[in-house]
Parts: sequence; C-alpha cells; structure tokens
Amino acid sequence: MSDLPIIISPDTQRQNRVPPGQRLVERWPVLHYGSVPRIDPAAWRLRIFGLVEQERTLTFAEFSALPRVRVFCDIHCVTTWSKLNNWFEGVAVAELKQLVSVKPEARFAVVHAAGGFSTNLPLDDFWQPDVLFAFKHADQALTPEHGGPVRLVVPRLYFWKSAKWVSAVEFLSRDRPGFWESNGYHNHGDPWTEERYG
Ligand SMILES: Nc1nc2c(c(=O)[nH]1)N[C@H]1C(S)=C(S)[C@@H](COP(=O)(O)O)O[C@H]1N2
Ligand SMILES: [Mo]
Repeated sequence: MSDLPIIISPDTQRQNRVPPGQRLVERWPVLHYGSVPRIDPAAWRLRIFGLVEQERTLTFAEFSALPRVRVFCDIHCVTTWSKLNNWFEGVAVAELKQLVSVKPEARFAVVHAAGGFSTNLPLDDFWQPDVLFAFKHADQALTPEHGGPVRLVVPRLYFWKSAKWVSAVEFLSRDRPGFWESNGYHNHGDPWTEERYG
C-alpha cells in the first residue's frame, strides 16, 4: 500500500449514495464518442493556457513527478449506471495552482482531450479537492479504454465531465460548452438534482 494523502469525496459519506434515477453496476462500463486513441506517454503533453500569466506545457515525466493523492469516490454516468467505491490515484487538479498563475478574471475551465473532445466546468467545481488527473484506478494503470495515460475525474458531477485522454486545460472568463454540453447534455451535470440534459 502507498502512503499518499487520501481524499474522501464527500458524496461517499451520504446516507443514500445512489442519486435519483441511477442503478448500481459492479463492472466498469466503457463509454465515449469515437475511437480509443493510443497515446504514447513519451509523446503525451499537458498544456495549460488561456487566462494564465504564463502558458505552460508539461511532459509526462514532469507531470508524473508532481505530488500525488488517492481519491475515494463514486461514479455516476448520465446513462443511469453508478459504480461505487472507486480509488483513483493521480495529481490533484488544485496542484495546477502551483504551476501557473491563473488570472483573477478566470471563472471557467475547459478541459481538452485527444481527438477534439472537451468539457467545461465552473472553477468552483474544478478546484474541489476531490477532482484529480488520474493515472490509476484500483492500483492499476488506467487502460486506454478508460482514458490512459491520464484522465480527469470529477467525482461530484456526471461522469461525462471526467474527460479521458486529457491534453490541455484552458482558463476562461466566460463559459464555453464542451462536446457533450453542445450535444444535448446539461451544461453543469449535478447527479443529485438530475441535471442530465440541457
Ligand atoms: N475524451 C473523452 N472523454 C470522455 C468521453 C468522450 O467521449 N471522450 N465521454 C465521457 C462520458 S459520456 C463518460 S460516461 C465517461 C466514461 O468513462 P469510462 O469509459 O471510463 O467509464 O467518459 C467521459 N469522458
Ligand atoms: Mo456518458
């Protein structure tokens, strides 16, 4: 076992952990638009741009060397499956604040992924302590199907916000809908109030 800091996503502490309209699954389904990109870690980059004092691009080696956390959380997919009791390991999104100075006018993040996918989040959601860039699930490296080498995990919103194959983070002053948000899904995606479709 590792001695990394542990973050318990607060939704796992609810008396009823299953949001309205959801049902539990044991196995982890694979869902995405398009084909699975095969990403060589040697070629992987994370670009941080938009409303930052100085844009930065990190290599996989640089990003892997950042402090890591383990997050315990539940997954809720808008297609009605929920998977409880997940352990993800990776870099807390809040760690980005050590890498760039985000300008005060920034209010939203758009997370970009290989193949043109993107998803948008208010910074109030993006900076939550249980949001991370994950390398591992249940102590295993993420498979390409589940977004390896690096995916976003946003435990408190529907899982479409958890972009697989992350490539960049962009900071914006005004909101800009991402891929699913432009294709019928809700702009925000809170599973507890069933923000499913827009
Ligand atoms: N890059 C990318 N990330 C994505 C998607 C996608 O189409 N492309 N789909 C989202 C949706 S709709 C869901 S439900 C989850 C599924 O993640 P999983 O396949 O690991 O269960 O990935 C999300 N992240
Ligand atoms: Mo989804």
